[in-house]
Amino acid sequence: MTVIWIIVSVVLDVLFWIFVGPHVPPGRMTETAQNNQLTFNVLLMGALPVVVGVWLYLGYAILVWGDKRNPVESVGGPEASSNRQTQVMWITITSILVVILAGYGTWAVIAEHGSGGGEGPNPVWSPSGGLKAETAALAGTATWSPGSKNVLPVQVIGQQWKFTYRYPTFGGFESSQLILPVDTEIAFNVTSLDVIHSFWAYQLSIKADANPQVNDVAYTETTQLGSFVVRCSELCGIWHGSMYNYGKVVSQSAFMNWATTTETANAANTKVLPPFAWTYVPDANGANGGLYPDGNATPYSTVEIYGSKTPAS
Ligand SMILES: [Cu+2]
Repeated sequence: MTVIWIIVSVVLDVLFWIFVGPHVPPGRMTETAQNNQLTFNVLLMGALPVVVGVWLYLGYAILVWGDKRNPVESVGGPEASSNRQTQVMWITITSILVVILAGYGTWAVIAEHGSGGGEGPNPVWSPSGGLKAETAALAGTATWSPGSKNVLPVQVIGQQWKFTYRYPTFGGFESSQLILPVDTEIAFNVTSLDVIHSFWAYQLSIKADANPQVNDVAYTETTQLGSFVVRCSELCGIWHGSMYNYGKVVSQSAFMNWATTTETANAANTKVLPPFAWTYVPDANGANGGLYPDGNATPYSTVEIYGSKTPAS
């Protein structure tokens, strides 16, 4: 039975790796997505032998110990009493499995570009130049051009019930479209104007809370062209279900073309927008209804709170 189990497990795992693995969600559109797909595949390939073992044992039990083969009732007696060796083996093997899975799962969540795509206001890791790029974005000195290898900051602003995207490297224009260049490190800076939302770009494998007065940072590197869907993933009011739109990863030159064209086309609108900031409050014009704790004269937060990781200027 052990030999059959090993052979069937190895064959199934290899078949899974070749034919199913590459199609496991969330796909391979970003480095984060690829890492998450790998994590899922590793966990599934670890689970397959367990499933095979259970089915094999069950099949063996039905065939060999079934009533038809052995009509004499064998329940009770010495066969049914405890077996210390089996118990010790069972507890040891399952304990080791659980500890390994918990360790691997934790590592996969916090590792670079891991499942923890929404790193929060104090990211556990940042790509080289990540935090600096955001400081530069705020100062209006961040640049990005095809082949520059610079981190591209993109601000995601949630509100009831839509997402708006702001590109600080291109004059801070706003767009309802999320267009990203391929092979580029993106810094999503996610915030909200009103209630709590959540930015979930499924195929990018990015999910970050969009909370008012919080700048939630999530990094990823785009690796494949294509379109993706963005959904709000936090119950945020009556039209929460219709708070979604679609984005695209395009070539670097196509992105440059789109960004510069939109920057020019939107220039008149951008001029009347509040200056680029990490967070925005509705009482910016003095109508503080006491809803927000800032209560001071500063209309927009120009100071980003990174906890212990204050970005270098
Ligand atoms: Cu929402």
